[in-house]
Amino acid sequence: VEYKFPKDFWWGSAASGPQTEGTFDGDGKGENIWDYWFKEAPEKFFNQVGPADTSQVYHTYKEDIQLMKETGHNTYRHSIQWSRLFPEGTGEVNQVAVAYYHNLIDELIANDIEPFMNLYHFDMPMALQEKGGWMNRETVDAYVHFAKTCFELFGSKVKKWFTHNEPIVPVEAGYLYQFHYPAEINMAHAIQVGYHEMLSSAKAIKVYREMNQDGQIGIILNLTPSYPRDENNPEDVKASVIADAMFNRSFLDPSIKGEFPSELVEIVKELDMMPEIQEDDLKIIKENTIDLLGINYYQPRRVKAKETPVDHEHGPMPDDFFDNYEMPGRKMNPHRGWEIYEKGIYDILINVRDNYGNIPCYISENGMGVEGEEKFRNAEGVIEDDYRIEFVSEHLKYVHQAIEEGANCLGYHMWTCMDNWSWLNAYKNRYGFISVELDKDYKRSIKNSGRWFKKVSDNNGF
Ligand code: BGP
Repeated sequence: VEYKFPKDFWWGSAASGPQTEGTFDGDGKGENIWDYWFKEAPEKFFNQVGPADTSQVYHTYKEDIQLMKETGHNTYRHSIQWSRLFPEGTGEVNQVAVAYYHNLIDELIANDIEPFMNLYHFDMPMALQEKGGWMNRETVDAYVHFAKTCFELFGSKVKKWFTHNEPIVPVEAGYLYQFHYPAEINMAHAIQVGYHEMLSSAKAIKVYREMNQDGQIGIILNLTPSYPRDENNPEDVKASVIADAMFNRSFLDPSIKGEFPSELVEIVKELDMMPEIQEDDLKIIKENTIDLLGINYYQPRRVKAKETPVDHEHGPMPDDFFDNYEMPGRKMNPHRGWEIYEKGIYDILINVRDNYGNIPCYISENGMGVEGEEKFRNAEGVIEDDYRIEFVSEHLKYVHQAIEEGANCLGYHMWTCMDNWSWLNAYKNRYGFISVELDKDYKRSIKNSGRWFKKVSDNNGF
């Protein structure tokens, strides 16, 4: 073994309830924004495949957990679907859902796979969205009630909790760039939504601690390290500092330091778009920071000073402050259109080590979406996804190096366990260690990468 990882390193993968469970209106589940949006506008979804058509883990979790074992998982992240537990977002608890999540958690634990549970993965219950979703302060209260209920029900078994997955995504996708419902373009709304998400996270952490739960609670952030076109050009550097404040530090700073970055606050004030902040809010955010940081890393952000004219059509946008820089020669994943820059994962971990008190963290998502993987299936029926092995191992080398240099990184979760349904892209890009054949009754088979990952996990390195 050349790259040996620390003892008890977490090897596994991440997934979410809405992307894997299926049964969108069965067993008492209520509608969420994805169920609704698909009904309203199916043409937006790749091949018109909607959120009912996931990998159906709801029905097959026992077999799927055996596949997790065969692919070396000692940990696995899932999310509790808010609209499954509370079909109306608040009110009556759906007892069928309670039983389901207990069964899932028990089965994971019985197989020595520690469950990590996330509470919000882009899946606003429609009943709450109709009243404004994250725009409405009442949603914060409903979320805290949902969180508290989850801690009460499952807290004796689940010891790793996360309040949100990628809270910046509902902000940018739902209120700026239109790839999540309600698909608005409205900077003031985006700011209010982000603020309420952050507040909801701190309030859930407060409740968790008040309940004297003995686990850890954190947040999962997608971090996109921002690199200026030219480090010696102050205008480029300034642009990258702003992009970093908007897309990374907007949640990273309050989650760990209890405060929003001053660069961001200044911009928001200049725009005259301060969110509605109530008495005590900032104190709650200050006092209830996280125990554990989940880091999702896919791609860096390359930035240059604004050169193109500001487009005023939709009011202010983040892009008024910088231009994206298409660096010549950068390595791209042609399927997803995202840059692959392995060293970015090292830069993030070192940043957390140096600027965020070296808080315990782990890689909570990292992975490669590929179209048309069926063509790599060999005569034995195994998909030979050696590009994925390379992707994961190249990132792991940098994780290893950061740990050698003192980063407090406790594990690595690939996105994802088995090919799953993904928001507007549905099944376009496949990410799993395990393939799912939609036209063969969701048949599973372990890919080369899954077999490889088992060896890595068994050896605690490679
Ligand atoms: C992250 C999300 C996941 C997953 C992944 C891959 O942002 O947390 O839910 O979807 O990205 O992205 P995509 O499926 O859009 O290619």
